[in-house]
Amino acid sequence: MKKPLLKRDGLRSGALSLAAIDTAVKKAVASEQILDIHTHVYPPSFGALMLSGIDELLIYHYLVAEGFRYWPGDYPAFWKLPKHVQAERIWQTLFVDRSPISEAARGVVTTLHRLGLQPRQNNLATLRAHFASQKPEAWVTRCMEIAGVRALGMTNSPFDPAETPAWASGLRHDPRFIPALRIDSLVLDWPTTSQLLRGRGYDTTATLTTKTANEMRRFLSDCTKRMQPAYVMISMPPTFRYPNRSLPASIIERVLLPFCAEAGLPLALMPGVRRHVNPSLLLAGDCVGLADLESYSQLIAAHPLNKFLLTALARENQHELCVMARKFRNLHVFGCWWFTNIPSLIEEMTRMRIELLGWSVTLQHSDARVMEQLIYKWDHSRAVIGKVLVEKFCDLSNSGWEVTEQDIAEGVHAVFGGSFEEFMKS
Ligand code: RAT
Ligand code: ZN
Repeated sequence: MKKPLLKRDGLRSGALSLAAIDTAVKKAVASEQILDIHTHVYPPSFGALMLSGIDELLIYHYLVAEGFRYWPGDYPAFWKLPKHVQAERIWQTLFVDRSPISEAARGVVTTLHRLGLQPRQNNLATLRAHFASQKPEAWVTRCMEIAGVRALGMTNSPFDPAETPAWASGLRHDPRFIPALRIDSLVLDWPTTSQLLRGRGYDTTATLTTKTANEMRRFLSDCTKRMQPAYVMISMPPTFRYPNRSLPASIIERVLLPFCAEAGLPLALMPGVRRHVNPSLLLAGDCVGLADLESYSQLIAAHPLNKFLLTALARENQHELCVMARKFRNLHVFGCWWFTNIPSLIEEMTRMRIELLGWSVTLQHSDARVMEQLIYKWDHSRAVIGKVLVEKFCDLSNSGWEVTEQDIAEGVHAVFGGSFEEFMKS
């Protein structure tokens, strides 16, 4: 319930001046404890999957791709190097030979700086020693505290053997780390995945018979019992079409959506990734493509009982995606994904989303892979989003709305996780 506004100093009590709006929005954005709905970070109980430290920060695939823009050498030679030597190459190329101006390179600078380290003065040995002296559990808390992240979604693949011990051990998982069931290969490479499931005791075939569909659902249900995921997620190629007789479209329609509806799980779709455009770059070799959002629109319209989370990789898809979300309340738009997670596009997308969707959107997710990356991803995003929200609240004030601190706090909370939580509950 909002408090009544009373007259004071030419403004109603609680109604902020433009200067006060600027201060209040920046403060609210800086202090909001964020629910980061999609990352690739894990707690220490996931063993080697928890990535941390300066070497991991440097060999982030975003930076590997950038390093290769300057190196004359061949790809396999780089991949044969031990991790710490790869990190040294990147450090030398992107941080010593030139200034780290790109978004991902500046991210390392922000991260080190916020951790009290000097990116320019400290050499790699000093930085390594600092990270090595940290205790993992306390370090996770420290990184999350600096980043202002209250909880985060993991990426949990039932096909990744590295995850098996963590789930099998029955450890009580850290509640700040929310499981998310990631099943790209089940939808996009069923012939191979079918064989894998057969090896695990599911009676599946490469074609989508009724029996196979039932077995796929049994598999999904087993994964769900084990992981208790918040949602099911797939990244999608730009070639996806619906309605269509392709195997991916049939699996989504006949297996996944009925399963998700029954289990009460949203389906998160991330259209627009062209995988392995340069396979020699490994994880860094994926590219962007324009998705056919009309197909997603049809898919969502045909399944009103399902909930969909969507983020598109191509800049050119962003406007249509916002308009689509105005049509379907079972669609929640989230994040500036991967190549769109750069200040210029965050700003453009944030403005567009607020103008078209109000507060019913999750403006950002970090997609962090290395624990400390939470710090820069959120620092950089908060700065840009804060700037846009100041502008929007000032516009609102100029239009005659008496903006209060409560308005600001509620809006900021919504776009950094609150609106996602409402959508999940609805
Ligand atoms: O952003 C990334 O690090 C990409 O490599 C992908 O992991 C992407 O976010 C995905 O989830 O597929
Ligand atoms: Zn991701």
